[in-house]
Amino acid sequence: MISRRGTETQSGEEKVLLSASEPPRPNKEAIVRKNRSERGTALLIRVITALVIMGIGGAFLTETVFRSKQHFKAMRADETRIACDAAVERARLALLQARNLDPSAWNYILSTCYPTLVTWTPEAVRNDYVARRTQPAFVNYTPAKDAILPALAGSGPSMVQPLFNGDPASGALAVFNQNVPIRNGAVFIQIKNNVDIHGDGIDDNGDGDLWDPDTSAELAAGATSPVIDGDKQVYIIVTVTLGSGEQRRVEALVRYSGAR
Ligand SMILES: [Ca+2]
Ligand SMILES: [Ca+2]
Ligand SMILES: [Ca+2]
Repeated sequence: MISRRGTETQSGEEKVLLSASEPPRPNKEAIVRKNRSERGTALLIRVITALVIMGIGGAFLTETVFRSKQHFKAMRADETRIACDAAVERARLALLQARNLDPSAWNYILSTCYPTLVTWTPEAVRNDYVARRTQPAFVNYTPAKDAILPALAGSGPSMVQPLFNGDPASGALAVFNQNVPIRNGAVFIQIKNNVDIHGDGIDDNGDGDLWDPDTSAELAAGATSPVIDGDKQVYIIVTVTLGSGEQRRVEALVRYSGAR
């Protein structure tokens, strides 16, 4: 136990008087060394603290940037998904309208789409969009055009032509085999027959469908063709290309709900 007796000087400094039993005071050099050492330790602690704070700040910044990128990616994925859904619906309505007019309408559409199925790869679709996106059809795009379909009338192969060419009278865009503008890119739609069995082109059962296998002999023959639909089902293939170059392709099997 160290006993201390203190007296106050005029300058307010405290002078410590040590008793005879106290250990010898450290010399001046030792005190200076000790003070330097304490200052060094304090400085080191400050530097470490600063580094830790900077580290935490950097981690937050990295996290924020990472989250922003993920958020942007998710938004673009949502955008392509919505565009694909809308395109499938547009194609479905076009197929319904055409088949209501002519029970063999899908065969005419399949005949036009099938030869180009292999050439319209996603890459070819993207290149076509990039080449055409500065044209008036893309520059002057308005969302109202998404809602209208080309008007169809009559029957036979010529009836489905507006689905490939668009309808200048109403301003309706083409539905199949053409890159057409959407809000932030383009959509390209094709149809492809599923593997099915078709009939002989004679409506033996009188249901209005010429190409269903409507006799047991036709069914047994098992004729199949990529351009003749025998089961009222086809695939809709949608390729969406965004302005960023990002693409999404979906296939949807649709079935004609009518009796023919
Ligand atoms: Ca038949
Ligand atoms: Ca039939
Ligand atoms: Ca089919």
